[in-house]
Amino acid sequence: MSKISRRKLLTTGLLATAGATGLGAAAKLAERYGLIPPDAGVLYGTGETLSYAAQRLFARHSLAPEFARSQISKDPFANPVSPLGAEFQHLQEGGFADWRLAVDGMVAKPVSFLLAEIKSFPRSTQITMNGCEEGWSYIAEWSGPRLAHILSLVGVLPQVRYVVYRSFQPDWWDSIDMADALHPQTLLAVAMNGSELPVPFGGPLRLRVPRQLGYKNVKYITQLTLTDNLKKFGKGLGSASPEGGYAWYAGI
Ligand SMILES: Nc1nc2c(c(=O)[nH]1)N[C@H]1C(S)=C(S)[C@@H](COP(=O)(O)O)O[C@H]1N2
Ligand SMILES: [Mo]
Repeated sequence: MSKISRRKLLTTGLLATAGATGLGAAAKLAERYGLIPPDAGVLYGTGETLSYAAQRLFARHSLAPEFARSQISKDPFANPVSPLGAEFQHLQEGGFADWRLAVDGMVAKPVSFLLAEIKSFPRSTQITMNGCEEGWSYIAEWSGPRLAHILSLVGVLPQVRYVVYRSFQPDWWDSIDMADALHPQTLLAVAMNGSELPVPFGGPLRLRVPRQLGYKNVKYITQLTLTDNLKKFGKGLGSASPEGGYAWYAGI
C-alpha cells in the first residue's frame, strides 16, 4: 500500500472511531490521549494533525519495511550538509575518539558517553529506506545500538514523553515521542553497509528513525535530552523543522 493511502486509511479509522460527528470529535479524542503534535495549528489543518494521533492509536508498534541485502542501493545519495567547521575536522582527524553523546534532562543519572562506549553496546542491524521529503530515497543497511538500550542505561523518569536530539550542527535538532524512541527500529547508527558510518551520511553517529522521513534522521548526534514538555525547546514546536515549514511528525 502506498504511503499516502496508508495514512489516509489510518486517519479515516480515527474519524470512524470518532463517529458521525466527525473531525471535531476525532480532534477531541486525540487531545484526550495527549496526541496533539507540538506544531499543530502552525502548519496544518485538523486532518493532517490527526495522522499522528491515528498512527499512535492504531499502529503504534508498526514496523518500517525492511529489505533484502540484494535491494541495498548501489549508489546512495548523501544530501549535502553545510560546512562542519574546524572543530569537527579536528575530531575527525582523531578518529572521533573524543566524540561524546550527552544524555540528560529527566533522567535519574545524566551520562556522557564516549563514541567507543556507544560502539561497544549490543547492535541492531536493519536494511531500511531513507527517504527525503523532496522525493528521492535509498535503501541501506544501518547498525548501532537501539535508542531504547541507551535510554535503559540512564533511568528515564516515568513522566518523560519525548526525546529531544541535537546535532553538532546547532540548526539541526528534533524530537520524537516515546513510541518512536523505544521502538525496536530506532537506532543510534554507527555503521552503514558494513563499514563505519561515513561523514556525509552522518558519521560518526546518526539517529535512524525509519518510521519517519529523512529529515527526522539527524546526523552528527551529540545530545539527547529527555523531557515531558517540548515548549521549552526552541520556538516550542518540537523541532527546527516546523520553523522551516516541515511537520514535526513525518511518519511514513
Ligand atoms: N545534521 C544534519 N542532519 C540531517 C540533515 C542536515 O543537513 N544536517 N539533512 C536531513 C535531510 S533534509 C535528509 S532528507 C536526510 C538525508 O539523509 P542522507 O544524507 O543520508 O541522504 O538527512 C537529514 N539529517
Ligand atoms: Mo530532506
